[in-house]
Amino acid sequence: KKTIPQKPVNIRDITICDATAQMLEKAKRDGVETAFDRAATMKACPIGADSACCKHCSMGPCRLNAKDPYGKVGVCGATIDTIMARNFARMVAAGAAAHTDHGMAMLDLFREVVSGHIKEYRIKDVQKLDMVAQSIGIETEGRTTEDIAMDLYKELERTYTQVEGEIPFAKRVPEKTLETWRKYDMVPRGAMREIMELMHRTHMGVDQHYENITRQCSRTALADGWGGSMVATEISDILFGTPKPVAVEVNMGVLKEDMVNIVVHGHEPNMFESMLVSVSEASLIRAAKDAGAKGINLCGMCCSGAEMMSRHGVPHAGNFMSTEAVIVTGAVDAMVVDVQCIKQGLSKVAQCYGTHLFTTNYRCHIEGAEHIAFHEDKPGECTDEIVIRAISRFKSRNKPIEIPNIRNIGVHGFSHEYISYMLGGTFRASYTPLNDNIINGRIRGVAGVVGCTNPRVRHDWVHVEMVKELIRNDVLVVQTGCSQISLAKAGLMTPEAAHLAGPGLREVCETVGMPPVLGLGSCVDNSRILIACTAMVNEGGLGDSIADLPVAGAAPEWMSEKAISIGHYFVASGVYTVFGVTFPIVEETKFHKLLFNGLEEEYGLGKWGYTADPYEMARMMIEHIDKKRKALGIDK
Ligand code: SF4
Ligand code: MSK
Repeated sequence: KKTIPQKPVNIRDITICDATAQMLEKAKRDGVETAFDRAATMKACPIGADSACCKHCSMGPCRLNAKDPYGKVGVCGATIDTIMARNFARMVAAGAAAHTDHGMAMLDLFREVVSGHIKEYRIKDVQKLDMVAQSIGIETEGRTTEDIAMDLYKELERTYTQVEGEIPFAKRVPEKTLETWRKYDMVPRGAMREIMELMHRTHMGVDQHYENITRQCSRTALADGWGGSMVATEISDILFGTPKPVAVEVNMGVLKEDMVNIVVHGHEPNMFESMLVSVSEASLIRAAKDAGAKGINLCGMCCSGAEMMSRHGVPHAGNFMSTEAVIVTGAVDAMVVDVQCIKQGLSKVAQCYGTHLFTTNYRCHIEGAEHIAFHEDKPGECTDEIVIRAISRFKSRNKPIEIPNIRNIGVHGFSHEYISYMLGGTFRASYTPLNDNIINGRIRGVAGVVGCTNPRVRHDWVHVEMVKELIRNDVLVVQTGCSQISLAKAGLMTPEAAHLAGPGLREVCETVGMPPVLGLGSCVDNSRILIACTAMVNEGGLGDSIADLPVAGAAPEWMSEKAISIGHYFVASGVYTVFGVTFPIVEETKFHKLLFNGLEEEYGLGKWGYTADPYEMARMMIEHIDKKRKALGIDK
């Protein structure tokens, strides 16, 4: 035990998640430190928070003054706008790299499955394969699944490796939106090229005009949204099945004291899929029972958890800021991780409770965690071994267990395909039902609320308050990632939550039997929102481009570079996108004016917004939705 140096914090001020709060109290009693403690004691660097510093060469690092941004320049002469634009662009490059590498990993698996080298996975959704192939001009009529799949692989590989031309999914972009991108030379070629060029251009002494940097930054972000992320979503649907609505339990109460608990946390579904097979293996279930357990309990966390919850109804134990807290229960026999959003601090917490922390992906090792390599050609070797190790930990559990008795049931797994199907036939008139309901005003607009949780703000609170405000004002909310889990825990993923919606949205939800807040899956599944926007444009009555739609986006508690990349691809696609917590920029600078206004006014794209206040965030989004309704002439 050690004494944690910390400001006295009222746990209720740092999270509204009762389960997390209960575990933070326990952690305090147990002398265990979490990211919440570190956030309370480590002040964020004020210069970095404003992005007013540069460390791109050893003549620096150079610090500028956010209060007098044009008062000085870096040693090389770089202005505040160059410095901020370069820093921002590199966040986009890192975030886009994470999503595109994830997508490429799924595509690698797809190739090996299609070519017959890997037999442990197979194509599960042939209908989706045909649909995706057709969407990019691949002939499907009278052809075998294998032929179509191989053509699709070859075509989608260009998303990453192509050096000239437009990425394949550019064919899905509404014509007018694509026209705008072409006009400003923003259509992505291949993700590798865009990320490489952005890293080059932001090197010391290359691109030193904030507006030109922003253009390449936009092209790179689009290579994520309409490239890497979209490939990850579509190929995962083809391989593992397209989600359909399913009732799932969320929150730490999904852990079971009398079972072997395995928690999977990360982003790529391939290892998690294999884990699902391993925990269903009769011999392993028998081994668990022989060890005195009632069985093996598999749960997810964060984004891979969100994907498995949507596809297979696997229970979900919590979002990013609960990953340490869940180990504090003492009930987790193994936490298994792959890539992204895995706090290094998990290792220490796991050691305190004797929980096994296993890394599985060659890209991600963590000091203090044990690495059991996952290979897709023999996936069970890794996941069976983890189950065996979890069983042995169950047998030797020697610490008191405390599981918060909280579970929230909700409906998850709304793909864009299902949203059209669900609303189909009920209100159909001149346009699609969703468009009809927006035009007739029952639904005021659509908001995508996504992203992480962050200990710098009250955990879950900003997400929940903002979404409640949106639905109260008849805005249909679609969600992904950790935000989806915040709302699920708050009980808004149920059809019964319709009573919290305004009268128009409530009527639609009650007629169809759907929740006012629809969960679409993980971070890469934000691409489903892009496709839903495209469908809204193509189906008519709501303008010619994504920028015309009465929609808005938000990441109220964001923390990762991936979130910045997502935000920027929504902005570059034409969506007003508001971030909370903090924004790495000095206000009233030229770069700030470009992101927060110029991209919309001069380029016809979307724009950025920022406020930490959930009610103000909702107000800003609704105001934007109303502005778009007015421009469309549907503001009655
Ligand atoms: Fe300073 Fe310029 Fe070097 Fe950046 S690139 S650290 S602003 S000298
Ligand atoms: S896991 S990027 S904390 S949503 Fe995708 Fe959650 Fe944000 Fe990671």
